[in-house]
Amino acid sequence: MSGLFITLEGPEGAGKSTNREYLAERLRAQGITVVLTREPGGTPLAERIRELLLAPSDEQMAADTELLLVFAARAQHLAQVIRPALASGSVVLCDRFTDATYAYQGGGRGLSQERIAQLEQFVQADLRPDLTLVFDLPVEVGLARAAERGRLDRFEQEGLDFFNAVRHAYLNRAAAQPERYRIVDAAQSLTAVQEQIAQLLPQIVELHRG
Ligand code: Z5A
Repeated sequence: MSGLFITLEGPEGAGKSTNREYLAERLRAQGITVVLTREPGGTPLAERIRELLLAPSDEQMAADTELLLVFAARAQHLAQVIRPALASGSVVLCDRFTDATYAYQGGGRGLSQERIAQLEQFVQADLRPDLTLVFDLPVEVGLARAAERGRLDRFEQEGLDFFNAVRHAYLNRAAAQPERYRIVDAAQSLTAVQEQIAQLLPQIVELHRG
């Protein structure tokens, strides 16, 4: 039996973590085994790389360093968590994955898509998400939600231009491959967002059944 790999993406404060829990509960209620995880992170070593990536620092991190750290964490996460979970037939719900690299390191930092694609192929071989939910909302709304949590991480200290580029990179990828992506209007109330997710459930269950 092979599992199903679902990723949740979107700009800051879009509600990915909140709705990942909701989707997991709904799938478990149908008897499906769900593995919840996130990037960067998902294993002890990858979580240590996450700390390096998110901690504000006086030393500016070069964009290439950021890119390589993201993929180093991903290689560990794939080996320890994602591939074994998929092999055992679970649904893997992952908060961010390589679309975030195209959006943040590509759109935000301006690194070339080709370079990202080379690393994607090297680290993942042919593994790609089966389905990607893009939680889309105006950048200002997401940043206001994120700011309510207090201290900003290294990414959250970027300006509006950076986050608008991130948002547009996500929307461009979704438009180019509509069969893999579903856009969720994340600016709505939490109840309305969860209704959108509930409407996707039959498709997800069907995909998992194969
Ligand atoms: N990054 C990268 O650069 N390259 C990569 O390849 C990868 C990642 C994988 C960490 O990710 C950083 O890593 C990220 C990109 C970079 N940049 N940053 N920062 P992260 O996913 O851990 O960080 P995040 O995007 O900042 O997560 P977040 O701000 O926690 O967003 P979220 O998970 O989408 O939102 P949430 O925690 O579910 O909700 C945020 C708040 O809004 C919370 O108080 C909720 O109660 C509230 N909320 C949620 N939904 C609603 C609605 N509908 N209405 C009102 N309030 C709501």
